[in-house]
Amino acid sequence: MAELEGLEFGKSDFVLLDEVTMEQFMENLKLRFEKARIYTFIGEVVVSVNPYRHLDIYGKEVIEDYRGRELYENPPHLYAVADAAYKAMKRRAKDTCIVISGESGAGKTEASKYIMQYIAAITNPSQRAEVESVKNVLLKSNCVLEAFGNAKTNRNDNSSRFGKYMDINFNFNGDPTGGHINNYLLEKVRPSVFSLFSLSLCHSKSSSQASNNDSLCHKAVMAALKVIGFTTEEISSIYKILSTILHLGNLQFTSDGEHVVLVGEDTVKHISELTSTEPENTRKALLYRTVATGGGEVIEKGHSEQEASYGRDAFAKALYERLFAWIVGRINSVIQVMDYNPALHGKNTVIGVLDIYGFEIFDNNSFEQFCINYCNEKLQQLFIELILRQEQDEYQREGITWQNIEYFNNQIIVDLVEQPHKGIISVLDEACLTAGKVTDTVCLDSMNKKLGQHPHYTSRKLCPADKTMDFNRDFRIRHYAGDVTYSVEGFLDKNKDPLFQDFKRLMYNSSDPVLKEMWPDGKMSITEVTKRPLTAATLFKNSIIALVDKLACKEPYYVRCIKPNEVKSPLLFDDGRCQHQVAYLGLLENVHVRRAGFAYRQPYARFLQRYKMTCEYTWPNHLMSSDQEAVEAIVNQHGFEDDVAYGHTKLFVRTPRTLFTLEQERAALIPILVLFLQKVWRGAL
Ligand code: AOV
Ligand code: MG
Repeated sequence: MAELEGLEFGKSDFVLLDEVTMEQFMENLKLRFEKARIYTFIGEVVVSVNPYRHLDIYGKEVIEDYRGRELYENPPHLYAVADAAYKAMKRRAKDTCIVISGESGAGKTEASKYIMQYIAAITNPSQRAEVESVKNVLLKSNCVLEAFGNAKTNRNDNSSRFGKYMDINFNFNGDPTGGHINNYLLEKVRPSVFSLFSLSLCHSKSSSQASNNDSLCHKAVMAALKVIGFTTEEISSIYKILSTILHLGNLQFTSDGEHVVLVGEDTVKHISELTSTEPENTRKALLYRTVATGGGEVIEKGHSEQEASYGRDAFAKALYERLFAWIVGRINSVIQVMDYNPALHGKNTVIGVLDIYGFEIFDNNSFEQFCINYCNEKLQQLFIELILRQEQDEYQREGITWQNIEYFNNQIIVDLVEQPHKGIISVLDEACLTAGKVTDTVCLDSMNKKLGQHPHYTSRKLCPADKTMDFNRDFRIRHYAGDVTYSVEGFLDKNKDPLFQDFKRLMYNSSDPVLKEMWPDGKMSITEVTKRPLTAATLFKNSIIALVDKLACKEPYYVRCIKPNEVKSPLLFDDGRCQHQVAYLGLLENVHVRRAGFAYRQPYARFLQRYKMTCEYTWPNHLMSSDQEAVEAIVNQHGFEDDVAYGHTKLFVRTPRTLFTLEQERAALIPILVLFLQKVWRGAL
């Protein structure tokens, strides 16, 4: 555990704090942030504070410093974690994953990109073409997904509106052979008005008209699409769909007293051109819906003005969602591992990288925030389980006894949201399935009734004195990361997310093959589609549960990101905000667990290698029957017997101070040894 940076930069591992208190933790975190040391270890976990400025710590030379080294040999860095995950995967044929968490704007996406770049840089030393091409696609896919899936929010200028889990597959050489991306898309409205807009404008305008920045971005996206292997036709279809979404935004309805009519037939014409559909059919899909009557008769029912606007918006959102999913699918088909034969090629291993939307509290929190925060609860739950489990497993494996550390277990909040028949999602779904007009307020009532007793749930009805909540609209969840008041307005609609079947059929009948491919369900006839699809919340829940299962069977590595302030400043360390994050991320408990067990552990041979010069029986070589015995000799000579435990393969050291002493002794001896060796070389001795 070399203190390579010098103490003026604080402790490079929180485990080394003199006392594990919030004050000391925060003092160290702040000192390091101010000295531009944004990374700090807790054992193998990296805590990162967003610097909000460019730091020169990601270059080629730095990558070389970390390549193949042990975690403690270098100052804390994302590269150290990436390398540890890579080594575990390569040396022990383990599937590993790197989970990056933290709230919106804390630096998760940036971290995931540096990690990917690191992995790309250290693999394929022989530059084999097929591996290079896989690496290229993996790296370029980021650019494309960000262009289509990120948007400016008031918490982050480049906020990921989708969660991304990327598996990278490796062959037995440790070179990437392919991968797979899972996306967890949520918000369909915001990206469609922001990034897509500039992208699409750039595409239609000459570059002199588009702003420099947009045009650069557009060029980068085009280049990335081509590298990945999108054909010219596909790219053209993508831009046509983007244009369609924009045109739909301009489409208005009015009423002639009797019927709903379209304002501006030109827009409809554009839309049908862009989607390669018949203008008459497009017009019809916008104004009517086909319904099957009880008697099996199929009729066309005219929309009300409100229904028409509603249908248009749902259509625009669905176009965007399907486009995004299709792009991800297309990337996956390019990087899919084909014909992998373990008998021939050795075991195929995986590193997963998770970068998902962080915990969010806005002024107005809706269905999207509800899902996002639920997802963060699940990941926190995983963190608790894995960090504990991993420790326990190791102690068990090594034959060492140990006692559990208490900390807040957020399972209770996870249950509040996802429990069958009782949880919020289930109440929501029930309301959505109820025939007739169930309003958001009615749904809130039934949540109040079912969940009123839950310690993490409240609403104005249950707590009339709390004037910060609206009587008919709000409910509040006490999340692990803080209280969030949600407005139930729109919850039911967003959960049902009903898109009139007519739009699906319209798209399926498009003569644009790319567009048609995105709408296979448009093939069904009206009488076939009576089965209710799963709700948005349930689909989301299922996908997050599947994600957690996937992560849980891998060896996890963690990056915990902290946002230093609310104003994107490189200079400001907002003590209150940071302390809040440290608290809810459970970082202090993490240090406690790490220390209460054993702060430090090392295989005997490696420990010996490092400290053998501090003991006369082991320097320069020992004559004992095993490395463990030699290590025992070092420990005994220093009088550390009570502070260590001997595992089957590793030495466990309880307090960091023991290690300091050894480190100091070693540091004092090294100059003498160097002098000694120099003399030997010069033949003076
Ligand atoms: P997020 O992924 O955690 O938020 P980002 O990774 O997008 O946050 O980071 C937000 C911004 O902070 C970036 O656009 C950079 O300007 C800056 N930043 C983050 N990390 C670094 C770094 N290591 N060096 C320099 N600048 C950095 V969200 O996706 O909203 O949950 O949904
Ligand atoms: Mg992000």
